[in-house]
Amino acid sequence: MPHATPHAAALAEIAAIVGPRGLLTGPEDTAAYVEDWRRLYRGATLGVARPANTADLAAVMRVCHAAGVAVVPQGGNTSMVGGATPSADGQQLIISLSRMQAIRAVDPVDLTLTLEAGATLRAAQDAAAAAGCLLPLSISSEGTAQIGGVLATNAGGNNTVRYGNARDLVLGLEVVLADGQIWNGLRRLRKDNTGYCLRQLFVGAEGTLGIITAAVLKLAPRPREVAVAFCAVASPEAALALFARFQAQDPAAVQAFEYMSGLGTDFVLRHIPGAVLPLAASAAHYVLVELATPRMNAGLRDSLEAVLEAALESGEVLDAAIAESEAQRAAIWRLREEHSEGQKREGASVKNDISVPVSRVPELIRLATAACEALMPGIRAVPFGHMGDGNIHFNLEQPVGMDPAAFLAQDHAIMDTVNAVVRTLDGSFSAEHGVGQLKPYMMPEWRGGAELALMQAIKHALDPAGLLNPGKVLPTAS
Ligand code: 2HG
Ligand code: ZN
Repeated sequence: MPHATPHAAALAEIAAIVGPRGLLTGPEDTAAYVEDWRRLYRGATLGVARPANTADLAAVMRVCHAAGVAVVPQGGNTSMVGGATPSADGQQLIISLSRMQAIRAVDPVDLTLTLEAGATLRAAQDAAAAAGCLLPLSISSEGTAQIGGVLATNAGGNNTVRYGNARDLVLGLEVVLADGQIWNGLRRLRKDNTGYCLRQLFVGAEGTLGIITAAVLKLAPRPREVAVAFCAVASPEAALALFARFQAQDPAAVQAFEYMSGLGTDFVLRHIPGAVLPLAASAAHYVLVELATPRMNAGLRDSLEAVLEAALESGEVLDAAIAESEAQRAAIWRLREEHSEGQKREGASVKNDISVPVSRVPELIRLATAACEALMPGIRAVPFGHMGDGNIHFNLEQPVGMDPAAFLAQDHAIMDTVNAVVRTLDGSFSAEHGVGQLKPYMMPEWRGGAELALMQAIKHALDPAGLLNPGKVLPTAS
């Protein structure tokens, strides 16, 4: 039967490949896929293809390649930069990996986990834990974020200070390419110098070079002791001094070192039911520190107390609570992990996911706060995040009472103001959330010249027709 448009014909072929459960086209069925978590972007789509396995996805991509249909790979849809939201013209197909979620193998001797892209990060962590191991990657959205997206965006999160980013945990990948070829690089080798390291091309490429369908991740030995404290600190400088104390004592034990502003913590306490401050008085700056070790009888709790005592004496730490149970540990972590949600409920915010050398984090907080307050009186700086690796979420909350849309209309001015400070501190405009569709305009200034030309050459080599996640990461050629 003839079809009205070439895309209608392609959709019919795709429907035949993925079956009735595998293609959503009704507006009600696709609604959750066309909008991002922050509700900054609302796109439209030809449909959502949900292949059941890699071979089906490869067949879908062959159809898209032949028909010139652009695709937007989507995992848990937790992007902070619109990286998984389609364009508004309704001509792009969303590829959801959510049916491909098998944990294929856990090997506690090799310390590897082999799994499919649609498994959530939490399911992956649980699988590792069930085998007596640790998957040392933890992010606030881990219950929803899927491994494919976590790798495609090179997620960082809370444990980067100890274990690096997602990139550092990838031993092997399986990827479907733009033309529907499958690259099976699911190797589990610790050493393998056999030409270019292709897997690292796809990690952090945000789905613009290929679609990750499965991975082999490195695991770590399970921690035998964990100790967590929530501290009020005198200043960002005091927080850095405290970090230096922990590093000096036992750098291998610091698994997370997170900074929170008093204001951001107040938003959590105000808007998140059940959130409680574990200290007698509130403060302007807080730190969450987590120590962990696989060693037996390491005495972590004693070391934690010793460092905190010294820091209390010196005036860096004003007060501290040490978790006495798993429930208390979870409650302390909740204060940190609900920061995004607390800010969302408080009103509109502009996010700056930035990094600087760790030693310059206090300067960053002071200079960027002053610059934003000069730009917009009443703006509320809410810096928080992964101080131990230099990645601060320098978010700005709208002035009280301001129209949210009017505030968001200033997003470029605000981001540019923060980035001007980041540049003076030798930092990056995107530490762990990626570039998505929010930040490609920043690429020429920050990554121009040979670097951007190389990226464009790689994109052209792998996706000459520009079908993979168009409009993301790289600025569109003018
Ligand atoms: C986190 O660290 C996430 O909690 C989200 O990266 C940060 O909301 C944000 O800006
Ligand atoms: Zn973060």
